[in-house]
Amino acid sequence: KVDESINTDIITLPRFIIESQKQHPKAKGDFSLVLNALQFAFKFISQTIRKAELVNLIGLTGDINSTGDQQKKLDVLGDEIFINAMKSSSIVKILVSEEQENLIYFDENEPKYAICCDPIDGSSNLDAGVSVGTIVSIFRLLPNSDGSTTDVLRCGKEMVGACYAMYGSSTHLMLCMGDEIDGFTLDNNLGEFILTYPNLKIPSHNLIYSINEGNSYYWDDSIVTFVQKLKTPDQETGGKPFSSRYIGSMVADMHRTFLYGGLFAYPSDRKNPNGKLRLLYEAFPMAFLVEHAGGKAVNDQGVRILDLQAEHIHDKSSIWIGSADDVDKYLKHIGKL
Ligand code: P6P
Repeated sequence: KVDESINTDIITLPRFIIESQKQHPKAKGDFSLVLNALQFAFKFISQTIRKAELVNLIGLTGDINSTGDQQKKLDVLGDEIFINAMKSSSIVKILVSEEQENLIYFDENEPKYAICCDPIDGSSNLDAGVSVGTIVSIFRLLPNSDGSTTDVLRCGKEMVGACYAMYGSSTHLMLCMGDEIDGFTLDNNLGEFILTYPNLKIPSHNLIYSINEGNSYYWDDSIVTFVQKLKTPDQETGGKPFSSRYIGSMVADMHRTFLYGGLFAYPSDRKNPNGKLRLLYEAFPMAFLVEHAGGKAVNDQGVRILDLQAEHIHDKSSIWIGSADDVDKYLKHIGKL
């Protein structure tokens, strides 16, 4: 007798894409080609990381591996995997990668989409077994453009999609194609992403703040005062202070924020006057996802991240992002609310 509890009607990512395409009759299936290339890249990077961790564990690394060729660093590998996946999509024309100084142009591809990505964000944490991730923003090329830097130096609100993959104990995918956001978990046996968090909404508040206080010596006084306020029990928070949670890998800190709520921030400081996180492939995609989940994302001055425009493909931005009520707390503090 088969176990009745087995769900035989699971929604895989390919099925989800087909069903969401039906809801958008004018969609010509192009977006599905991009998502198909993206999900392959995430699966391949996930497998590569787990194999590399295994290899590290049993000590086969070293500078030269068993076949004598140079042991590639994981973020270089992740970048190569991602570049090949976007090239194979046939409709991604240009790619901005955190690993590449200049944008990559796919001559043979149709000029339909531009992708900006951080192939392995937080890779410095890998050896410590901390979750890392891939973060992606998706733009449609400007009308009658055949692909140029102006196609990626766009205002954040022109994004047509964003996603991140997190390589943790499981591999998770958070995806938004312009409406709701949906969470998937990779079933390694099936080799498919399965829908696990349909139409995810970020909690409106939680007593969690996530910031690297090691930078506080270099912060503006107003930021020092605000963070001090979060740590002071007051009647607004029912007499309890915020708890601090900081992993140091944006995808991991943001994944927790999507599920539990709270406030993540990387403000500018005297060392990083424009902040540390990159606009095109860290701040923009996370802001797109958070806003579609009911949250907010602003910079130190309280300007909406999605209203910003990149001048250079590796521009940085300060960021305050997460639960709407908690970002509002910051906006009130700086007099923007
Ligand atoms: P810090 C990782 O290097 C990263 O780009 C993000 O993933 C993370 O949020 C941030 O930098 C951590 O920076 O200065 O706190 O180590």
